[in-house]
Amino acid sequence: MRSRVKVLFILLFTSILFSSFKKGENIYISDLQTEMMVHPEGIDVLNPALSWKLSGTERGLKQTGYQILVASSVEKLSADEADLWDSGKVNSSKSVSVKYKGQRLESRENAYWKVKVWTTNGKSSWSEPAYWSMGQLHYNDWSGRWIGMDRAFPWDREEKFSRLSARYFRKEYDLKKNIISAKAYIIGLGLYEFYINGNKIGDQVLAPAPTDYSKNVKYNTFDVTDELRQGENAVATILGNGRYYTMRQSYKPYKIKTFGYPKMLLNIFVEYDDGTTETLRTDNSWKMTADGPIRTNNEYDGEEYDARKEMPGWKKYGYDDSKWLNAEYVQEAEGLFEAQMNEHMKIVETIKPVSINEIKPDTYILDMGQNMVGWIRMKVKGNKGDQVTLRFSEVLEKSGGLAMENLRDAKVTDIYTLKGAEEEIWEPSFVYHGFRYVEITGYPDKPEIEDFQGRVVNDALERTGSFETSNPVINQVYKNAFWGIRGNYKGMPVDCPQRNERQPWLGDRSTSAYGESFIFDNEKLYSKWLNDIQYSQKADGSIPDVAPAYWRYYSDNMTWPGTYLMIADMIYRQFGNVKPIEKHYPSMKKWLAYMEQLYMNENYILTKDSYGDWVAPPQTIEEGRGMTANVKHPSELISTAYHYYYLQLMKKFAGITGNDADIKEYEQLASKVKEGFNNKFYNVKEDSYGKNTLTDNLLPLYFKMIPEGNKEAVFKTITNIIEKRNDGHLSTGLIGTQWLMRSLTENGRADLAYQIATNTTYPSWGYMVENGATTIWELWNGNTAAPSMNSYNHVMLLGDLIIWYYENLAGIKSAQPGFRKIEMNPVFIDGLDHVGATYESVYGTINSTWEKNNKIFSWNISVPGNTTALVYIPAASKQGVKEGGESIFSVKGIKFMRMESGRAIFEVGSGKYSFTSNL
Ligand code: RAM
Repeated sequence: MRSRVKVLFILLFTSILFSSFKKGENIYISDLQTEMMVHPEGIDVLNPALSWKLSGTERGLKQTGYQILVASSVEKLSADEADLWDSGKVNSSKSVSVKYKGQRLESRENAYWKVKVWTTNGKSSWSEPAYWSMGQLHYNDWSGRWIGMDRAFPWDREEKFSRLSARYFRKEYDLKKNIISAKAYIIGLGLYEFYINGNKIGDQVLAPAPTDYSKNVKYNTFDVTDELRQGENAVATILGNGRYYTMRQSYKPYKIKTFGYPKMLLNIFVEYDDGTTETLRTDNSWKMTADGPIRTNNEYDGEEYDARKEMPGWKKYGYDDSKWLNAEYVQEAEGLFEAQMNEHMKIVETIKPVSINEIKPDTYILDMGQNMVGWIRMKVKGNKGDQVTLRFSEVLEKSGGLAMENLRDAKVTDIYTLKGAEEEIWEPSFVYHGFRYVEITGYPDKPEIEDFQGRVVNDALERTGSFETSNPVINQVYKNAFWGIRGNYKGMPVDCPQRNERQPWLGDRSTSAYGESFIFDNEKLYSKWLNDIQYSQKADGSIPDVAPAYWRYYSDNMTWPGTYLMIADMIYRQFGNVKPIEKHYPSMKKWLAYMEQLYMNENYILTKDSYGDWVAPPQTIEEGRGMTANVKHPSELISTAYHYYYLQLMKKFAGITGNDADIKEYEQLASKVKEGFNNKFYNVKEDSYGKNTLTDNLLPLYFKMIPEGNKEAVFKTITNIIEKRNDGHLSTGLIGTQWLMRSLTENGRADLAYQIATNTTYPSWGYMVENGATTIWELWNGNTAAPSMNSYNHVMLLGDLIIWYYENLAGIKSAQPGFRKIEMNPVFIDGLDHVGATYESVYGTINSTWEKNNKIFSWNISVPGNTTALVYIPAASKQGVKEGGESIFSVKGIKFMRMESGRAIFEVGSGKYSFTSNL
């Protein structure tokens, strides 16, 4: 029973045996989280946020108080000996993000905690225990040296298409005493794999999360108590390039940032049973070689593995490494050392190909049936020196071969050289590909479908939502969005996973991230990204279009950099987490002031834009044939409208952060901007804005900039554009699509939004599906545009579609940060008879499943503990609504609020309800 995990397990087990331990008065506490993580190791937040979920058998559950105990050992915690913190009974309804306010925790300390609550329905017993540990908080906590080799090897290539072999490191230790605990802290750049005594530590892949390594680097912490043993041990690592030694070297150095050769710093902190400690650390007594099986690894170009170069036993004790080199002391990574507080990438799913097809002698095409991101795991038997080549693409040529032009110069080629064993199984370590099809050449004999598996690799975020409707187009688009979103989560949100780009472009995520949060728990990923953005800010305030700024685009515009504000707002609204707003407020303010100073003219027009309504669709599919997407139409209307919108956000943030003096300033400037905007862009006679594009009109509508009394007329212009000019279609690009579905719905035309959502003709999401898409395309006309800029897996054109699915079709909308209050107001549209969705909020599971059948409306919902919901039920009067088959007025806990536009509105507390009414 050495390790902490086992201790926790025992505690859990006893608590199940004596279930009164955690259950009282039918109030249950579950999902204890520290900084929104379950039992995190090695965090570097001094006052972590503690959260839990409440549930109970009775409706209307609300917390009225809590008590938290935090102890330095699990034994102390179970004896209620809170040597770190006893909060005492706190009268508070707060159950999400309660700040730890106990003893100051030092590096590597462990903390065990539990909570009990008082509620409107009684009191709970103590929860099950939860755990966190502190990381290495100070630079001086790190001992040992950075090791590596700051040069290439003779077989490496450092030109544009760089090839660098992986570097292998090892060191043996004889530990003399009995170990009670061991924690490993590793910074392995760009990417590492870590082994003790031959066992891989952790199930992460492609770790650590990428950053601008000159600003900050991420360390990972592992409990390795069960891996190390008294006596002989071997510690081994492999380093890949990742973004550290970046994919294109000696090429456009003004644009592409690279950092150096792979390197690492590792500390394993060991505690013995006699009370002494020891730190195993990297130094130049470690051995290394780059002459191992991974001959090259390049995120764009692929991995080459020569199994003949394998070094059997090298990860274990006793291997003869006398021919290896001594690791050298190298320049330390420049950036600050920070704990990685977002999820690791993992193999999240393994899928089977749907077909394999020989298109010419020795050339097979494997179809995964899905545009996926990850790699192939392959089984093969053949002679030593046989070479199997795998190449990847998203689509096929008419001839049946791979269409690779849209990958530009990314070679996406994995090569495996056989050693000639009975059976060889291989998958790469330091690359990933975006693909549906795989070309296999050089395979000895005939490859069978069973020889290949698709490994789906992305940030292992918890799923938050599920969603289905009676409409098959919507269901398929949702599925495509799901695959596209997760595939582009790579420790940062990238634009695409396949071509020679894969950059974290800001603009693509401004609203998409909000929609994504309904499907994935993306709070920690995006919190990390906000830090990346902050680090990328120039001293003068400028924020780039890509962050981390691996590609240097400080083009100055409102729409891409402003994503910084919109993501912080999203995290607050969806997860109730105010920290990003607090942390980033000064940098946001600085950026806005910088933009205003440089680019706002005397008429309050923000004159600088870079991309316009990026990738707006060509009028017809024919018009777009062969066209390149890389055309920019900068628009002062867009930059000025966004300026106004950001001033609203900043005003809100100023209020939240107590920067009261700023509120007025933002307000005053906003009203001038609005006036300037209308003076310049509003065409009163035509009831339209700017060039009268759909986007030009949508922005002032959604941002509430239209002069009093004119809103309806402008809205009419909008619906006319869609219905008459566009024949029921959208005509928006990255910018306009973000506001389209909600604008239509909020102004009473959900039917038109529905038409757009279910269209299968160009341009539409359904058109993509109709043309074989299994993800979301970069371009509305992806099937006819030029290949140079044409990815089949980009998420930016989702706009506000996913938000609309959940908030408007399912009726699950956050009305108070973190869904503390939920607005459940589904729209009803002819032709849509059923919607079912769940959303796992920070308070618990929200469900909304409704159906229209023979003029009867039935709706099952569930509302989590400690929250309330406002439910909008279609009915001629409040008397027409039933719950559980009974008149609603005999049901406890349901409060009638008012009638509004054919809906009876009730407020309900936590619990499950089934409503019916006559339509
Ligand atoms: C492309 C990217 C991205 C977009 C920029 C402007 O290079 O794919 O999606 O944000 O252009």
